[in-house]
Amino acid sequence: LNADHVTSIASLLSTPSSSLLTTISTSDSSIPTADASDLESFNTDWMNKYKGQSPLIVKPKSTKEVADVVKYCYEHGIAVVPQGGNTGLVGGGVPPKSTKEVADVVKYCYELGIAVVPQGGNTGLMLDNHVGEKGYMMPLDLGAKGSCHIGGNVATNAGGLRFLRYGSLHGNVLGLEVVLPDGRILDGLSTLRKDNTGFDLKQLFIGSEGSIGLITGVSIVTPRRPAAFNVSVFGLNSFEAVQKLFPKVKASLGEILSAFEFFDAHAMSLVKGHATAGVKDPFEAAHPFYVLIETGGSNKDHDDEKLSALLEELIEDEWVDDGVLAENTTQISQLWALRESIPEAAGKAGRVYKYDLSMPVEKMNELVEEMRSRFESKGILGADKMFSSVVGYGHIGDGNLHINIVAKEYSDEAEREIEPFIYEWTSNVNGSISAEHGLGRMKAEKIGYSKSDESVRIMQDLKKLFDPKGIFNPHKYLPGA
Ligand code: FAD
Ligand code: 2HG
Ligand code: ZN
Repeated sequence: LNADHVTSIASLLSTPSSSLLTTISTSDSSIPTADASDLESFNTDWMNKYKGQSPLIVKPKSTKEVADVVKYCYEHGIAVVPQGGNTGLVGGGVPPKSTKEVADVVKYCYELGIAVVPQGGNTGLMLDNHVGEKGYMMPLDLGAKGSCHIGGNVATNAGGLRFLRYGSLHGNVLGLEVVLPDGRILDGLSTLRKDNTGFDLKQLFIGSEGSIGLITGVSIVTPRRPAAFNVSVFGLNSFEAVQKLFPKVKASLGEILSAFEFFDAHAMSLVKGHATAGVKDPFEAAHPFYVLIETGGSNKDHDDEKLSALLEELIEDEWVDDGVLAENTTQISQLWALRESIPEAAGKAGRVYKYDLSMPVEKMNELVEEMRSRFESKGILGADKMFSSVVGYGHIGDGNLHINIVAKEYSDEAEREIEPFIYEWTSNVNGSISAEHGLGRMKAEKIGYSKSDESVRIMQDLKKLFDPKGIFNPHKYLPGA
């Protein structure tokens, strides 16, 4: 371990055993509409890849206002594009390219979380801070937590950095309030942990990306916040070493392991070259791969003891080439920043084609390398070429790989160099073409790489059942939508 980076250990919160049930709902007020200068940002996604043409933004502040607006839209055949923090990475939250097919487009940027955030804030970070004061935490944590909304998180079934420990929103969400496309309100803000009465309708809306309803309230399990966090980053010389390390760490740390993330040397270069100030490489030498692990437990001495024994063994028995351990909250944030700032760094380096894939862990780096050698053999990878870099990173502990391909510009020609190759490759290893970001506009027509025709037909039937006029999020999520 590099002693230069060892200082003290963050002490935060408590036992992971009990949970607080948090009910989030909306407040009442008038419906202000945005002025024209607001339109541009609502019509552009986070990557600057998708543009919309919505002429109107509506910001209702209560479920009743949402329902009134949606009912009006339903009666007049007006399309509705729900929008939360607009941090989605598949173009789901921007309106369609053209409004030819529909009379008008209405989008929502509204407030959630009143019950837990009296000021009406509703981003993941604000909710986390709020429940944090009571010793609890939000079960999901994303790099976009400062901007994304809880409604958007549920609508996309976002995964994120704590998934390994706390699992999917399909398990953590206990109830939803949803405004259906015809303006009816589905009032399901239950706080019951167990309820086997009939179909579990809320599950249909988790991950439905605004295609069948607008989520206005969320009831969610918030676990106890651990009393102590530790973060360590390792340098490794091969992807096989990364692969072998995961079961080893899991077996040694057991229930206190809360994240196991990896990134490759290309991602580290991007971060060093383009991320926000303050992000720096803690290692003296470069390594082909890096792994970040986080632990969170109820007893600091117990966690420190467990982790120290493991780190010693990992270095001595050459499981890893080098490692650093954060010893205070500042260092914990600095180490997390190496991993969390990769999307932002890629965005500063150029236009980014993002692929969010599930597949067997042993296949992940094979695909990243195949993409690189494919571009190299065509002479299109390098400074001032069509693509400047291909980086691999992600949530190894969840079998979720992110490939970011940095291009000079978005173009059909560049896209053809990547797709459908990358989807076919993923499908051939029985993977998923969307592990956690969803389908949106980007992959509405690609679902067949991961789902059977019969499954897609049933999904289309469900869409028709909830939204017979097809006014919610047209041209997204499902083929022919
Ligand atoms: P938006 O982008 O506004 O909308 C996303 C989709 O949900 C759209 O289809 C929209 O129509 C729909 N929608 C939004 N609000 C509602 C609502 N209330 N009711 C119904 N439909 C709605 N994602 C992950 O899964 N894991 C990560 O680790 C992760 N990290 C990220 C890091 C960065 C830096 C960025 C920019 C994004 C990241 N994302 C991640 C993607 C994104 O943050 C998530 O998908 C997030 O859940 C989107 O929330 P949002 O409020 O911004 O939704
Ligand atoms: C992450 O894990 C996010 O950092 C974003 O899911 C991934 O930008 C991406 O491709
Ligand atoms: Zn991710």
